[in-house]
Amino acid sequence: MESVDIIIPVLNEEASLPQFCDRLLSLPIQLRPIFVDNASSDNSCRIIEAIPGSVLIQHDSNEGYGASLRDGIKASLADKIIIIDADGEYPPESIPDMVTALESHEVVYGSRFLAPAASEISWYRAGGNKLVTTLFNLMFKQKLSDLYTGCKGFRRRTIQSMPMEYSGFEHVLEIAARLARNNVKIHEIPICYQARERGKSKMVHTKETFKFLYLLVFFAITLRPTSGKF
Ligand SMILES: Nc1nc2c(ncn2[C@@H]2O[C@H](COP(=O)(O)OP(=O)(O)O)[C@@H](O)[C@H]2O)c(=O)[nH]1
Ligand SMILES: [Mg+2]
Repeated sequence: MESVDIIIPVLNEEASLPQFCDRLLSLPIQLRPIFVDNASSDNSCRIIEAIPGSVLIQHDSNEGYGASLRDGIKASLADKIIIIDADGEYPPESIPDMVTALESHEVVYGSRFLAPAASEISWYRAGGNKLVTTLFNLMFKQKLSDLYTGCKGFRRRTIQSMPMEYSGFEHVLEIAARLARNNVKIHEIPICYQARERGKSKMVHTKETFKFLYLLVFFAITLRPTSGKF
């Protein structure tokens, strides 16, 4: 059976982690959680250290969401890599479906807009996402419905050799743009999103959406296909 690593970016998630970890460890598949903490000032690391079989990568200072994912991906040895947030907004119970979808696709995104039950996503977050996703599809010839999703799966051979230069939330756009430039089709499956009940969001969505709009044009002009594994 192919191995599965789950990469979980963490920044001050002590309120969400206990329930998230219980749900993750109850899944009926074998997996290895790789938590990447960005100098949380709360008890997140102590909670993670008690999780059997997990790996904890700790940054001394806040290097950003993208830097955490980059380090998690670098540390992964598994055939399949799933990225999921620690706040429980994306249900860990969707991970087995993501893993199955990776049997026939190199990259799988969990889309909150394909789920039959309405996802709990606010209109302004949905609107910014829709705008950037539509422009992304036009510029990069993809058919995504949810570019901003925090739940993604990759076959390691597709992602591990790919350059990742952006350390903040721009990582979301950089990864998708680089995949598209290399003619990798991003496959989506539905995922039912539930806004967090505990802790606080760290992403300032309006600011990031403006940054994404600028970067979208920049990537469309400058990105070239990566030679190698694709
Ligand atoms: N390692 C790391 N994780 C982060 C950082 N910012 C956010 N996260 C984590 O990334 C996930 C998504 O962040 P969140 O603030 O919930 O973004 P939102 O879902 O878009 O509101 C959560 O698990 C956060 O704990 C960061 O700078 N470093
Ligand atoms: Mg969140």
